[in-house]
Amino acid sequence: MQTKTTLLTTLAAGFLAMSSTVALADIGHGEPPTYGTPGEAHHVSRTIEVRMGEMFFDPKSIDVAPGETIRFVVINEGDVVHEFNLGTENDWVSHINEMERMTAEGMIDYDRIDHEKMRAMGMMHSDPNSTLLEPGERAEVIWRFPDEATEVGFACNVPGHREAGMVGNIVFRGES
Ligand SMILES: [Cu+2]
Repeated sequence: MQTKTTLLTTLAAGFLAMSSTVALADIGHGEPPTYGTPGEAHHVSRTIEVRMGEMFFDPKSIDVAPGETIRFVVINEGDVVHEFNLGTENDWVSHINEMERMTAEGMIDYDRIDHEKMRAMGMMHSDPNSTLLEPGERAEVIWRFPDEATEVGFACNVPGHREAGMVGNIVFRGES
């Protein structure tokens, strides 16, 4: 009995520690991004299909006009979970720990996303600049790019994937 109580206390302490880390990680998500804002459907000027697989994005480079609102239709044609995440290298680097923990905790399995577990852990992973997809799934990301050219690209943050080549460029061209 003594041992059991100690074990439960330890588990509870561990869970609390984890929860506070999650809260801290979420604060980072609240900062306004430098590379645009969530887009509105009635402002969309172009729809661009982005295919994901092991370990690629197709296309790997996308031209946008300053101020343009794009509807990205993202399709996971691969055999494992992939993410399309608009952002900067800095964002992705600071995102690594969170994604590694989501994998370690079983929220992201090889070919499955445990949405229930994510919800329970307070990690909805439904940011407007990003979509995380199981094999065969598709989703839309509507994004308005800023009026001035800035550093932005897209990457898959499932551990190891960006390093293996799942990263692409957004190139600002022409007039809005
Ligand atoms: Cu991936």
